[in-house]
Amino acid sequence: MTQQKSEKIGIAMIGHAFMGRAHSQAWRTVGRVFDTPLEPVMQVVVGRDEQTTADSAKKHGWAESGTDWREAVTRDDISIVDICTPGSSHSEIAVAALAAGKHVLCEKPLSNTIEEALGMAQAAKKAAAQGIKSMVGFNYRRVPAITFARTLVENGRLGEIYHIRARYLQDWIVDPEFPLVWRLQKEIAGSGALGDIGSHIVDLTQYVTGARIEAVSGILKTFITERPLPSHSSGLTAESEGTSSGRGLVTVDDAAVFNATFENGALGTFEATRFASGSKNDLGFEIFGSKGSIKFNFEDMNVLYFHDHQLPPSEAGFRRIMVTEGDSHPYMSAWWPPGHIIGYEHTFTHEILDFLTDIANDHSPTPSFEDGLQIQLVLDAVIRSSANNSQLTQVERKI
Ligand code: SOE
Repeated sequence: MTQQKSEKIGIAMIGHAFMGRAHSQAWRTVGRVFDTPLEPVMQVVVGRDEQTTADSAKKHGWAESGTDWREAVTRDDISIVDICTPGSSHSEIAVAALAAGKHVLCEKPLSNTIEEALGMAQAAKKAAAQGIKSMVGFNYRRVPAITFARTLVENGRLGEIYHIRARYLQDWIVDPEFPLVWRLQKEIAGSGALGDIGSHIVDLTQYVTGARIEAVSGILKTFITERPLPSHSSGLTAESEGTSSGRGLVTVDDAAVFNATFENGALGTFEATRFASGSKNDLGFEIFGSKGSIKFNFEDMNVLYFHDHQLPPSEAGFRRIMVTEGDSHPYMSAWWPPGHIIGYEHTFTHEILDFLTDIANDHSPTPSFEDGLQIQLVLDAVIRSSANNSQLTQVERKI
C-alpha cells in the first residue's frame, strides 16, 4: 500500500513525558526540514491526567488531548500511533493499534517481557501482510555518525571484526535519596539500566556490525536497594514494600556488565550503568577490525574516529571525521553547512522521517518489532546468565 506525496497522515501519540516531548519536537520539525513524502498531522496526544495532557498538547503542538488510548487508536482520522509510554503498556497499546490497522512507532525497549515482545512481533508480522508498518524507536541508529559507521562496515573498510566494546554511562540515581520513580520499578520498567540503556548499545553494535549476539556472560547489580517513595501517588507504600517508613524497594538493576560472542566470531564487552558519577549520557562504542577500526562518543556525536589499517604504519592512527558533509553523510544535506553540528533531538526527526518514508514507499521499517524481540532475548540471556553465576548463556531464538 503506497500513499501519495504530501498526503496528510494523522498521528496519535500515547504518553507525553521525556520521550513524548522528544517525539513531539520531531513531528513538528520533520516536514519543515525534510521533503517528507507524507505530511504528519499532530492530531491527538493521550495521557493519564486530563489537565497535564491538555497542557502538554498546547505546549507541544497537538490539536487535541485525551485520556483514553483505546479510543484514540481506533479513530478514522488516525493512521499512525506513536507509543511513548513506559514498557509495561507497550504490548497492549501496540497490539490494539495494529489490529485497528494503524502504523505503529513504539519506543524502546519493545516490551518488558519476552512473551509480550513475541506477541508484538507476531501481531506486527500479521499486520505487515496488510501493508501496516511498525518500528521500534532506537533513535541512536539515526545519529549521522552512526549511520555512516554502518556504511563503512558494510563497504568492508573494517574487514573482519574482532572486538566490539560498548558503554552507556549515566549517573542520575547515584544520590541514595533520589526517589523510587517508575524506571526503578520492575513492574513498570521491566528492568533497570539493562533494558533502558543497555538495549541501546545492544541495538547499535548489532546494527553497525550487521552481526547478532549469540551468547552472553553477565552480572547485574543493584547498588542502592531502598529509596524514598515518590511524592506523587505511585501505588507503592512502605507497608506494601515491607520497608522502613516512607521508603520502597528498588526492584531493578542499577548496572549491567556483560561479555558477548557475536555470530561473526567477534567478542563484545558491554557496560550499562546509572552509577557512573560524572557521566550524564555517555554512550560510546569502539569496533576493531582487520582492515580498520572506528570509535564513537555521543558526547561528541557529530564526529566519528576512523583508523585505516591499510595505510602505511607511518600514517597509522585514528583520524577525526566531522560527519556533517551534506553530499556524503546521512541526513546532513537537510540541515546546515558542513561543521554546523546537530544534536540529540535531531535523531528523533531522522527516525520519524525514515518511518514516514517507509510508509509512503511501502518499505519495511527498521528496527522492526522482530529486531526489538531479538534485543529483548539478548537482555533476557544476560538476566539468566547473571542468575546463574555469569555462565555463558545462549541467546534464545523465537523468531
Ligand atoms: C533514561 O535513561 C533515558 O531517557 C533513556 O530512556 C533514553 O532511551 C536515552 O536516550 C536517554 O536516557
